[in-house]
Amino acid sequence: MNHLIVVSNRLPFALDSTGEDLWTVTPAVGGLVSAIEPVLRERGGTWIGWPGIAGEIPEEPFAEARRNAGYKIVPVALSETERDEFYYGYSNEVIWPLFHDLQNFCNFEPAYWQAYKEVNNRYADAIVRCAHPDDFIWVHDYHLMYVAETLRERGVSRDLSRLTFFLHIPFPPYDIFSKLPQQQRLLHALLQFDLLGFQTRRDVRNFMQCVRRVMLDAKVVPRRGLQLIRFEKREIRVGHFPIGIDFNSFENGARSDAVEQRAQRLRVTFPACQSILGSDRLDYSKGIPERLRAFRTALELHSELRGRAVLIQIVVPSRVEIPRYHEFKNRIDRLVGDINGRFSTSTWLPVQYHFRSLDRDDLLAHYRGCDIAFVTPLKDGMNLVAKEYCASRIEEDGVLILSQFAGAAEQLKPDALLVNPYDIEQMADAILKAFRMSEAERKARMKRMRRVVRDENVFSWVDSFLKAGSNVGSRPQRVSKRRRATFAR
Ligand code: GDG
Repeated sequence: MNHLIVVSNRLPFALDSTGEDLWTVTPAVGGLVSAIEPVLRERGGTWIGWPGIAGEIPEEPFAEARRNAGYKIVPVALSETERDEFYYGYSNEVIWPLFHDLQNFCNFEPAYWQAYKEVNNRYADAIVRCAHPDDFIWVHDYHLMYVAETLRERGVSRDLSRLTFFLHIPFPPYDIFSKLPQQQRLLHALLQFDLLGFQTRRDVRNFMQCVRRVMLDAKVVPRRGLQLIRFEKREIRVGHFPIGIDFNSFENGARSDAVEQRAQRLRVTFPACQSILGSDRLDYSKGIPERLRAFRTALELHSELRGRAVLIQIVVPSRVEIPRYHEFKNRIDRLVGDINGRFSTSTWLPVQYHFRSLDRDDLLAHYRGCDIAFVTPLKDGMNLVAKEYCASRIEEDGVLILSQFAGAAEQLKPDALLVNPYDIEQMADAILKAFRMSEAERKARMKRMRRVVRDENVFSWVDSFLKAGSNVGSRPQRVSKRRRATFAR
């Protein structure tokens, strides 16, 4: 297999300054890292990305983190302005809200686009510095959609045989995508990759519809399996590759004594109650206020839940530098205060709210110890929390209430209780249904969901993407000595 080069906005660890010349190295959490790290550790390869601090990268601590990685790490440095305009700006104030169908949250500041292109150019530089013609280049996510364009502008991509891209977030329908001032330039840039992977069939459909409507020179060839687009004398393949999780590591982790003890502590904290778990990054796409309102409505309408159900809501701090995220947190705080103020008794607090990240064992203990998972994003590329909950239910019980707009719904829909996260009353009814669900039904549903999560795991995701990618793109042309010198300097 060819050398794998993974390119993502962030490296699998972040450096953080804790004072003058004092640094901490924190492993990144989340889907991308847990998916790709084991693959790179096992077969070797290179990871290109930003270590999470603006300005110069401190040599000593970085070198140490790099040594511990077990594969090659290539850093990309960003200045403060670049971080603000590329990362917080175009990536997180334009693409993120728009691609989650939240166009009113977008800030279409023109300077952001310029910064986006420049920083993508920087990542392309890093690729050119370390890639060889036969390498498999796998670019990840919405921050880096312009990378292949800059590689082609420089002419180096002719020598790269496999230039592939995976989008972790949803791709919006045409009516929403067309609000983007750079719609044509962005689609043009995406069509410079040889393989484009999306999470779901719906994302592929949306993307193909946008290509048809916007890129009039592109020829879309309908096909079963991977879709084909002919554009500027090249062939581009497009497919859906639903990301999975490392099922065994969650299952085994959930079985450990430490997790069992913590889960047991959690259960005895709420005697005679069913516990409902929400766990998300602080993000307006995750539907946290809507979920709290649904719980409030459920308590208002169904007295049997009072004193007998608790909502444990974990919110992991994220992007707090963006003002909208700060306001959003205040909204959550107020809702929690309102519910607890109205309904709590001397022995029962309806919402247990934690604004912090849990360590892994604690997270697993919550998955194991909570009777119901309440996962209701307004829109989500996949949503790994839903899958992690199923993998951790080693007794094969528990109920999953899942938003119909999470990518995971495509795989789990027969057995999860699907809800529209904008429909507060429907969500309140789903809480009651989950609360009343018989043991036998819980088990039958969870068993089937666990089978899907086990079979369509992260390793099969990586394999299927690499397999699809190994058949795309042109075979590398014979590379002249002079051109070879532009690579791998
Ligand atoms: C993007 C897309 C797509 C959660 N609480 C804690 C904690 N977590 C971990 C979970 C999970 C990850 O964070 C969250 O993953 P999601 O998939 O739910 O969401 P995003 O971060 O928005 O990820 C998403 C994903 O990319 C992969 O393609 O599914 O749609 O938006 O892994 O375990 N981790 C720790 N403490 C917590 O309290 N340590």
